[in-house]
Amino acid sequence: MAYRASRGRKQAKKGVQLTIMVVGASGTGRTTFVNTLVEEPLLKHRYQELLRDPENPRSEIDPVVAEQVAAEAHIERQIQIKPVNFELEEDGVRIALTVVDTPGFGEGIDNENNFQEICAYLERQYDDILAEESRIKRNPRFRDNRIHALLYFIQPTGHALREMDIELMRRLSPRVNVLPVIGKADSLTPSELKTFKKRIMEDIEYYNIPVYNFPYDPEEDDEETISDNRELRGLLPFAIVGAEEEIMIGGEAVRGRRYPWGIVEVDNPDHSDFGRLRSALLGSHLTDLKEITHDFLYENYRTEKLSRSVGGDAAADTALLPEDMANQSVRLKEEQLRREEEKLREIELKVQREIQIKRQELLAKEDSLKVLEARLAQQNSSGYE
Ligand SMILES: Nc1nc2c(ncn2[C@@H]2O[C@H](COP(=O)(O)OP(=O)(O)O)[C@@H](O)[C@H]2O)c(=O)[nH]1
Ligand SMILES: [Mg+2]
Repeated sequence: MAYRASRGRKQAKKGVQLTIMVVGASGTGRTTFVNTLVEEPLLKHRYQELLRDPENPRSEIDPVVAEQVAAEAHIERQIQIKPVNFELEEDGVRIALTVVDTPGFGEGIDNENNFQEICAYLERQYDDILAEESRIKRNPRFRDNRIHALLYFIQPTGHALREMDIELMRRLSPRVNVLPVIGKADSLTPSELKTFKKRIMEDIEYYNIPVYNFPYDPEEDDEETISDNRELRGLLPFAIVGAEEEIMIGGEAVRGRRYPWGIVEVDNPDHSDFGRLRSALLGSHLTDLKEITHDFLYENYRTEKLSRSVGGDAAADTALLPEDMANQSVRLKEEQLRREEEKLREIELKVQREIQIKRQELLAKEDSLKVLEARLAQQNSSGYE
């Protein structure tokens, strides 16, 4: 990154704080995205946890750990919520970035628990602020850990959103700025990607999900803001390509992924939306994301919470009218339907469980392949140079 002179030194010195959360099924490219964003191996990949020396991706696999992982491949993984801090500088502004990763998301059969855990985490950060605001004397060491943006990684299937995607975005967008992104977007052709994006936005609209859509006010905002925001909105959901290694093209190092047919460049806007998402997050829209979090999302939560504690749950027992349920045959039919639904649900769960086990096995295989690959690369480089 170019050296920047003393311009804005005061702000640069003080800096701003930003917290983002990355959520998505494992293998959708979350870790790679974060490492591409900060240009450093900040987060470890899962396979690196198998290594004797996790700091060194070329080190040998630890047989004990590997055996353990293989043996546990079928066990449902719990979601973890892990914040990591990183300092960076963007356009002369120092940013204290916190990235909250959520490994293990969506790996269970029933993901209800995951939604609840993430939601509880978001709300806990609001509760902390609420408590801090009502203190007479402020705690000088208090840290605001509210999430300003949640990047939700959609799998690049090219079909449509899964029920889980819709459910997650629907549940969390009242609490956090949700930014939908398509992970590993280079898995699709440009035309597939275009159709996929369109379909996703149709679903989001259909289900009325208030994702962060680069809001602007046609009356109040200046023309440039309006056109910038309109353009970014038009890119939703962002197509992400991440890469942690550089490739030489014509003597220049670029971040990209190499394929037999060519190279996909991370920072080339014709290849991926990564650069535009990065500059929106860390630059042009950083303040907006923080303001919406504070003025709108937190404020709504606060109002809800306070009115809940005042009103109690008096409204909870508005019972059904007896006439509604009087008809015996209706009730029987309902009972029958319910049983059929239950049966279907059981079958569905069984199939999902089988798919899940296969997926876990595949992931475990992929992990050990990664390690082999790394070892081969090491042998090659030490043998032929
Ligand atoms: N094709 C492609 N593969 C990617 C991309 N990002 C990550 N990958 C690969 O996908 C696999 C999973 O990536 P990772 O970042 O560990 O996913 P996570 O489980 O969501 O953290 C790894 O083999 C990555 O090299 C991408 O943008 N395009
Ligand atoms: Mg990961």
